[in-house]
Amino acid sequence: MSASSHRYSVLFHRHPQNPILTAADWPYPVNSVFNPGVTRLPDGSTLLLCRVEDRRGHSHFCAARSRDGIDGWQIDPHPTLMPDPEHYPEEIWGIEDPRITYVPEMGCYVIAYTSYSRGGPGVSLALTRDFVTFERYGVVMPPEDKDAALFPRRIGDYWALIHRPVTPLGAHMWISYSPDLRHWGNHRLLIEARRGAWWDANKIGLCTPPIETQEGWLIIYHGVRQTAGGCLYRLGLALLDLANPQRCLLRGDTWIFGPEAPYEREGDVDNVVFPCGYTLGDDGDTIYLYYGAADTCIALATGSVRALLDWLRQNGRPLTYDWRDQRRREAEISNDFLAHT
Ligand code: BMA
Repeated sequence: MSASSHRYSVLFHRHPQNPILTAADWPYPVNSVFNPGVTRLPDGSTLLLCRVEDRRGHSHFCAARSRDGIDGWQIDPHPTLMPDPEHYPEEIWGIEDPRITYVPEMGCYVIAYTSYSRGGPGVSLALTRDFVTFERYGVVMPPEDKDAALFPRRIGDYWALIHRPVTPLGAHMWISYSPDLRHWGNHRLLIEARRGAWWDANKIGLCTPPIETQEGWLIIYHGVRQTAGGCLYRLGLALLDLANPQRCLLRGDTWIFGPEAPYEREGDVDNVVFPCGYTLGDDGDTIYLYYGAADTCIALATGSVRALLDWLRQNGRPLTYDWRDQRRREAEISNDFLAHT
Protein backbone atom coordinates (compact mmCIF):
# COMPACT_ATOMS: atom_id res chain seq x y z
CA MET A 1 0.00 0.00 0.00
CA SER A 2 1.52 3.34 -0.98
CA ALA A 3 1.81 6.12 1.57
CA SER A 4 -0.78 8.21 -0.27
CA SER A 5 -3.47 5.53 0.04
CA HIS A 6 -3.49 6.12 3.81
CA ARG A 7 -4.96 9.56 3.21
CA TYR A 8 -8.09 10.84 1.58
CA SER A 9 -7.35 12.82 -1.58
CA VAL A 10 -7.53 16.59 -1.39
CA LEU A 11 -9.64 17.74 -4.32
CA PHE A 12 -10.23 21.36 -3.35
CA HIS A 13 -7.57 23.74 -2.03
CA ARG A 14 -8.57 26.71 0.09
CA HIS A 15 -7.32 30.05 -1.15
CA PRO A 16 -4.70 31.58 1.17
CA GLN A 17 -6.63 34.89 1.20
CA ASN A 18 -9.76 33.25 2.61
CA PRO A 19 -12.24 34.49 3.55
CA ILE A 20 -12.25 36.62 0.40
CA LEU A 21 -15.31 38.70 1.35
CA THR A 22 -16.88 39.54 4.69
CA ALA A 23 -19.50 41.93 6.07
CA ALA A 24 -16.67 44.38 6.85
CA ASP A 25 -16.13 44.85 3.08
CA TRP A 26 -19.72 45.98 2.51
CA PRO A 27 -20.49 49.57 1.55
CA TYR A 28 -23.62 49.59 3.74
CA PRO A 29 -24.43 47.99 7.12
CA VAL A 30 -25.04 44.23 6.95
CA ASN A 31 -24.87 41.30 9.34
CA SER A 32 -23.28 38.69 7.05
CA VAL A 33 -22.49 37.85 3.41
CA PHE A 34 -22.48 34.25 2.21
CA ASN A 35 -23.69 31.61 -0.29
CA PRO A 36 -23.09 33.59 -3.51
CA GLY A 37 -24.31 32.69 -6.99
CA VAL A 38 -21.43 32.97 -9.44
CA THR A 39 -20.76 33.63 -13.10
CA ARG A 40 -17.97 34.75 -15.38
CA LEU A 41 -18.95 37.82 -17.36
CA PRO A 42 -18.13 38.17 -21.08
CA ASP A 43 -15.06 40.31 -20.24
CA GLY A 44 -13.64 37.41 -18.18
CA SER A 45 -14.29 39.04 -14.81
CA THR A 46 -16.13 37.22 -12.02
CA LEU A 47 -19.48 38.28 -10.62
CA LEU A 48 -20.68 37.05 -7.25
CA LEU A 49 -24.34 37.60 -6.48
CA CYS A 50 -23.98 37.48 -2.72
CA ARG A 51 -26.63 36.59 -0.22
CA VAL A 52 -26.57 39.47 2.25
CA GLU A 53 -28.37 39.19 5.56
CA ASP A 54 -29.46 42.33 7.41
CA ARG A 55 -30.04 42.70 11.12
CA ARG A 56 -33.70 41.81 10.76
CA GLY A 57 -32.48 38.36 9.65
CA HIS A 58 -33.86 38.93 6.12
CA SER A 59 -31.66 38.37 3.06
CA HIS A 60 -31.29 40.19 -0.28
CA PHE A 61 -28.72 39.96 -3.09
CA CYS A 62 -25.79 42.24 -3.78
CA ALA A 63 -23.36 41.92 -6.72
CA ALA A 64 -19.58 42.01 -6.24
CA ARG A 65 -17.34 42.06 -9.33
CA SER A 66 -13.63 41.31 -9.61
CA ARG A 67 -11.22 41.09 -12.53
CA ASP A 68 -9.42 37.99 -11.19
CA GLY A 69 -12.16 36.56 -8.96
CA ILE A 70 -9.93 36.81 -5.90
CA ASP A 71 -9.59 40.42 -4.82
CA GLY A 72 -10.24 44.01 -5.88
CA TRP A 73 -13.98 43.45 -5.50
CA GLN A 74 -16.28 46.24 -6.67
CA ILE A 75 -19.39 45.88 -4.57
CA ASP A 76 -22.67 47.52 -5.62
CA PRO A 77 -23.19 50.49 -3.26
CA HIS A 78 -26.81 49.44 -2.66
CA PRO A 79 -28.68 46.12 -2.71
CA THR A 80 -28.79 44.73 -6.27
CA LEU A 81 -32.00 42.74 -5.84
CA MET A 82 -34.30 43.27 -2.87
CA PRO A 83 -37.23 41.08 -1.91
CA ASP A 84 -40.43 42.50 -3.43
CA PRO A 85 -43.15 41.18 -1.12
CA GLU A 86 -45.72 43.64 -2.45
CA HIS A 87 -45.73 41.97 -5.87
CA TYR A 88 -44.20 38.64 -4.79
CA PRO A 89 -45.56 37.80 -1.33
CA GLU A 90 -43.48 34.60 -1.32
CA GLU A 91 -40.46 36.87 -0.66
CA ILE A 92 -41.78 38.44 2.53
CA TRP A 93 -39.01 36.92 4.69
CA GLY A 94 -36.30 37.46 2.09
CA ILE A 95 -34.51 35.89 -0.86
CA GLU A 96 -31.61 33.45 -0.37
CA ASP A 97 -28.99 31.24 -2.01
CA PRO A 98 -29.01 32.33 -5.68
CA ARG A 99 -27.67 29.94 -8.33
CA ILE A 100 -26.85 31.47 -11.70
CA THR A 101 -26.98 29.67 -15.05
CA TYR A 102 -26.06 31.44 -18.27
CA VAL A 103 -28.40 30.21 -21.00
CA PRO A 104 -26.92 30.83 -24.46
CA GLU A 105 -30.23 30.10 -26.21
CA MET A 106 -31.89 33.00 -24.37
CA GLY A 107 -28.81 35.20 -24.15
CA CYS A 108 -29.44 35.81 -20.46
CA TYR A 109 -28.73 34.54 -16.97
CA VAL A 110 -31.39 32.56 -15.14
CA ILE A 111 -31.18 32.83 -11.36
CA ALA A 112 -32.87 30.14 -9.27
CA TYR A 113 -33.22 31.30 -5.67
CA THR A 114 -35.04 30.58 -2.44
CA SER A 115 -38.01 32.82 -1.75
CA TYR A 116 -38.89 32.66 1.92
CA SER A 117 -42.36 33.26 3.36
CA ARG A 118 -44.88 31.96 5.86
CA GLY A 119 -45.36 28.91 3.66
CA GLY A 120 -41.67 28.05 4.03
CA PRO A 121 -38.88 28.21 1.45
CA GLY A 122 -39.83 27.82 -2.23
CA VAL A 123 -37.97 28.06 -5.53
CA SER A 124 -38.28 31.23 -7.63
CA LEU A 125 -36.70 32.23 -10.94
CA ALA A 126 -35.50 35.61 -12.15
CA LEU A 127 -33.87 36.47 -15.50
CA THR A 128 -31.28 39.15 -16.13
CA ARG A 129 -28.90 40.28 -18.85
CA ASP A 130 -26.85 42.73 -16.81
CA PHE A 131 -27.41 42.13 -13.07
CA VAL A 132 -28.98 45.58 -12.95
CA THR A 133 -32.53 44.87 -14.05
CA PHE A 134 -34.27 41.57 -13.36
CA GLU A 135 -37.43 39.93 -14.69
CA ARG A 136 -39.09 37.76 -12.09
CA TYR A 137 -40.92 34.57 -13.07
CA GLY A 138 -42.18 34.05 -9.50
CA VAL A 139 -42.45 30.73 -7.69
CA VAL A 140 -41.79 27.68 -9.86
CA MET A 141 -41.61 25.08 -7.07
CA PRO A 142 -43.87 25.70 -4.07
CA PRO A 143 -42.69 25.25 -0.47
CA GLU A 144 -41.03 23.36 0.91
CA ASP A 145 -38.39 23.31 -1.78
CA LYS A 146 -34.95 24.88 -2.32
CA ASP A 147 -31.39 24.22 -3.60
CA ALA A 148 -32.41 24.61 -7.24
CA ALA A 149 -30.49 25.36 -10.42
CA LEU A 150 -31.27 25.27 -14.12
CA PHE A 151 -29.31 23.31 -16.72
CA PRO A 152 -27.71 25.67 -19.27
CA ARG A 153 -29.46 24.13 -22.25
CA ARG A 154 -32.57 22.15 -23.07
CA ILE A 155 -32.56 18.40 -22.66
CA GLY A 156 -34.41 17.37 -25.81
CA ASP A 157 -37.17 19.96 -26.02
CA TYR A 158 -37.34 20.80 -22.32
CA TRP A 159 -35.57 22.96 -19.79
CA ALA A 160 -34.48 20.95 -16.74
CA LEU A 161 -34.21 22.04 -13.12
CA ILE A 162 -32.69 20.20 -10.16
CA HIS A 163 -34.31 21.04 -6.82
CA ARG A 164 -34.85 19.64 -3.34
CA PRO A 165 -38.44 19.29 -2.15
CA VAL A 166 -38.96 18.04 1.40
CA THR A 167 -41.35 15.15 1.96
CA PRO A 168 -41.90 13.14 5.15
CA LEU A 169 -39.58 10.46 3.78
CA GLY A 170 -36.70 12.82 3.47
CA ALA A 171 -35.10 15.69 1.61
CA HIS A 172 -33.99 14.23 -1.72
CA MET A 173 -32.87 15.78 -5.02
CA TRP A 174 -35.39 15.76 -7.86
CA ILE A 175 -35.30 16.82 -11.50
CA SER A 176 -38.24 18.48 -13.29
CA TYR A 177 -38.84 19.68 -16.83
CA SER A 178 -40.52 22.64 -18.49
CA PRO A 179 -41.23 23.82 -22.03
CA ASP A 180 -41.11 27.52 -21.06
CA LEU A 181 -39.50 27.88 -17.57
CA ARG A 182 -42.98 28.66 -16.18
CA HIS A 183 -44.83 25.34 -16.29
CA TRP A 184 -43.02 22.46 -14.63
CA GLY A 185 -43.76 18.74 -14.63
CA ASN A 186 -42.41 15.24 -15.28
CA HIS A 187 -40.87 15.30 -11.78
CA ARG A 188 -38.36 12.52 -11.14
CA LEU A 189 -36.47 11.47 -8.07
CA LEU A 190 -32.78 12.00 -8.91
CA ILE A 191 -30.49 11.34 -5.93
CA GLU A 192 -31.68 10.19 -2.52
CA ALA A 193 -30.28 11.20 0.82
CA ARG A 194 -28.88 8.13 2.52
CA ARG A 195 -29.87 7.06 6.02
CA GLY A 196 -28.47 6.42 9.44
CA ALA A 197 -24.84 7.26 10.08
CA TRP A 198 -24.01 8.40 6.53
CA TRP A 199 -22.54 11.91 6.11
CA ASP A 200 -25.35 12.64 3.65
CA ALA A 201 -28.20 11.03 5.58
CA ASN A 202 -31.74 12.45 5.47
CA LYS A 203 -30.99 15.78 3.80
CA ILE A 204 -29.04 16.57 0.64
CA GLY A 205 -29.20 19.39 -1.91
CA LEU A 206 -27.56 20.66 -5.08
CA CYS A 207 -24.65 23.07 -4.60
CA THR A 208 -23.60 24.66 -7.88
CA PRO A 209 -25.46 24.40 -11.18
CA PRO A 210 -24.57 21.17 -13.03
CA ILE A 211 -21.12 21.28 -14.65
CA GLU A 212 -21.11 19.98 -18.22
CA THR A 213 -18.21 17.63 -19.04
CA GLN A 214 -17.63 15.09 -21.80
CA GLU A 215 -18.36 12.31 -19.31
CA GLY A 216 -21.62 13.73 -18.03
CA TRP A 217 -23.06 16.46 -15.82
CA LEU A 218 -20.82 16.74 -12.78
CA ILE A 219 -22.85 17.43 -9.66
CA ILE A 220 -21.51 18.88 -6.43
CA TYR A 221 -24.07 18.38 -3.68
CA HIS A 222 -24.19 19.00 0.04
CA GLY A 223 -25.06 16.47 2.69
CA VAL A 224 -26.27 17.49 6.13
CA ARG A 225 -25.30 15.31 9.04
CA GLN A 226 -27.33 16.01 12.15
CA THR A 227 -25.33 15.50 15.31
CA ALA A 228 -25.80 16.21 19.00
CA GLY A 229 -23.53 19.23 18.46
CA GLY A 230 -25.52 20.63 15.50
CA CYS A 231 -25.47 20.13 11.74
CA LEU A 232 -22.40 19.45 9.60
CA TYR A 233 -22.62 20.60 5.96
CA ARG A 234 -20.20 18.73 3.68
CA LEU A 235 -19.82 18.21 -0.09
CA GLY A 236 -19.99 15.12 -2.27
CA LEU A 237 -19.91 14.31 -5.99
CA ALA A 238 -22.15 12.59 -8.50
CA LEU A 239 -22.28 12.27 -12.29
CA LEU A 240 -25.44 12.39 -14.42
CA ASP A 241 -25.88 11.09 -17.95
CA LEU A 242 -25.31 13.88 -20.47
CA ALA A 243 -28.26 13.08 -22.74
CA ASN A 244 -30.58 11.88 -19.98
CA PRO A 245 -29.62 13.63 -16.72
CA GLN A 246 -32.27 11.86 -14.68
CA ARG A 247 -29.90 8.86 -14.86
CA CYS A 248 -27.29 9.10 -12.14
CA LEU A 249 -24.20 7.25 -13.43
CA LEU A 250 -21.92 7.54 -10.41
CA ARG A 251 -22.07 8.75 -6.83
CA GLY A 252 -19.20 8.98 -4.37
CA ASP A 253 -19.53 7.40 -0.96
CA THR A 254 -17.36 9.80 1.00
CA TRP A 255 -17.50 13.55 1.30
CA ILE A 256 -14.74 15.43 -0.51
CA PHE A 257 -14.81 18.79 1.28
CA GLY A 258 -16.06 19.80 4.71
CA PRO A 259 -15.66 22.48 7.35
CA GLU A 260 -12.07 22.49 8.65
CA ALA A 261 -10.78 26.08 8.58
CA PRO A 262 -11.67 28.34 11.54
CA TYR A 263 -13.93 30.56 9.36
CA GLU A 264 -15.90 27.42 8.33
CA ARG A 265 -15.98 25.98 11.83
CA GLU A 266 -17.28 29.06 13.62
CA GLY A 267 -19.75 31.75 12.65
CA ASP A 268 -23.47 32.49 12.77
CA VAL A 269 -24.04 28.82 11.91
CA ASP A 270 -21.02 26.68 12.78
CA ASN A 271 -19.63 23.96 10.52
CA VAL A 272 -21.09 24.98 7.18
CA VAL A 273 -19.50 25.07 3.73
CA PHE A 274 -22.19 26.03 1.21
CA PRO A 275 -21.22 26.66 -2.45
CA CYS A 276 -23.85 28.00 -4.86
CA GLY A 277 -21.60 28.63 -7.85
CA TYR A 278 -18.30 28.17 -9.64
CA THR A 279 -16.28 29.53 -12.51
CA LEU A 280 -13.95 27.69 -14.87
CA GLY A 281 -10.47 29.01 -15.62
CA ASP A 282 -9.29 29.77 -19.15
CA ASP A 283 -7.74 26.28 -19.27
CA GLY A 284 -11.29 24.83 -19.12
CA ASP A 285 -10.24 22.64 -16.19
CA THR A 286 -9.52 24.75 -13.11
CA ILE A 287 -12.66 25.12 -11.05
CA TYR A 288 -13.06 28.07 -8.70
CA LEU A 289 -15.61 27.09 -6.10
CA TYR A 290 -17.10 30.00 -4.14
CA TYR A 291 -18.85 29.12 -0.93
CA GLY A 292 -20.48 30.56 2.12
CA ALA A 293 -18.54 29.68 5.27
CA ALA A 294 -20.45 29.28 8.54
CA ASP A 295 -23.25 31.50 7.13
CA THR A 296 -20.95 34.46 7.82
CA CYS A 297 -18.46 35.08 4.99
CA ILE A 298 -17.43 34.04 1.49
CA ALA A 299 -14.47 31.78 0.73
CA LEU A 300 -12.85 30.28 -2.37
CA ALA A 301 -11.38 26.85 -3.06
CA THR A 302 -9.83 25.67 -6.32
CA GLY A 303 -9.70 22.24 -7.92
CA SER A 304 -9.56 20.47 -11.27
CA VAL A 305 -12.59 19.14 -13.11
CA ARG A 306 -10.45 16.34 -14.52
CA ALA A 307 -9.34 15.35 -11.00
CA LEU A 308 -12.95 15.38 -9.76
CA LEU A 309 -13.98 13.08 -12.62
CA ASP A 310 -10.97 10.78 -12.03
CA TRP A 311 -11.91 10.59 -8.35
CA LEU A 312 -15.51 9.73 -9.20
CA ARG A 313 -14.41 7.05 -11.64
CA GLN A 314 -12.23 5.49 -8.93
CA ASN A 315 -14.44 6.06 -5.91
CA GLY A 316 -17.95 6.41 -7.30
CA ARG A 317 -20.46 3.65 -7.58
CA PRO A 318 -23.05 3.34 -10.29
CA LEU A 319 -26.59 3.89 -9.09
CA THR A 320 -28.24 0.98 -10.73
CA TYR A 321 -31.63 2.59 -10.48
CA ASP A 322 -33.57 0.61 -12.90
CA TRP A 323 -36.67 2.36 -14.05
CA ARG A 324 -39.11 0.15 -12.10
CA ASP A 325 -37.04 0.58 -8.97
CA GLN A 326 -37.16 4.35 -9.31
CA ARG A 327 -40.92 4.23 -9.89
CA ARG A 328 -41.31 2.10 -6.76
CA ARG A 329 -39.32 4.60 -4.65
CA GLU A 330 -41.35 7.52 -5.99
CA ALA A 331 -44.57 5.66 -5.17
CA GLU A 332 -43.30 4.92 -1.67
CA ILE A 333 -42.45 8.56 -1.11
CA SER A 334 -45.81 9.85 -2.30
CA ASN A 335 -47.73 7.19 -0.34
CA ASP A 336 -45.82 8.11 2.77
CA PHE A 337 -46.45 11.77 2.08
CA LEU A 338 -50.19 11.16 1.75
CA ALA A 339 -50.19 9.08 4.92
CA HIS A 340 -48.71 12.01 6.81
CA THR A 341 -51.01 14.74 5.50
C1 BMA B 1 -29.56 25.77 4.52
C2 BMA B 1 -29.73 27.06 3.76
C3 BMA B 1 -28.42 27.78 3.61
C4 BMA B 1 -27.61 27.82 4.86
C5 BMA B 1 -27.55 26.45 5.51
C6 BMA B 1 -26.81 26.43 6.83
O1 BMA B 1 -30.79 25.20 4.82
O2 BMA B 1 -30.65 27.87 4.44
O3 BMA B 1 -28.69 29.10 3.21
O4 BMA B 1 -26.31 28.24 4.55
O5 BMA B 1 -28.87 25.97 5.71
O6 BMA B 1 -27.42 27.27 7.77
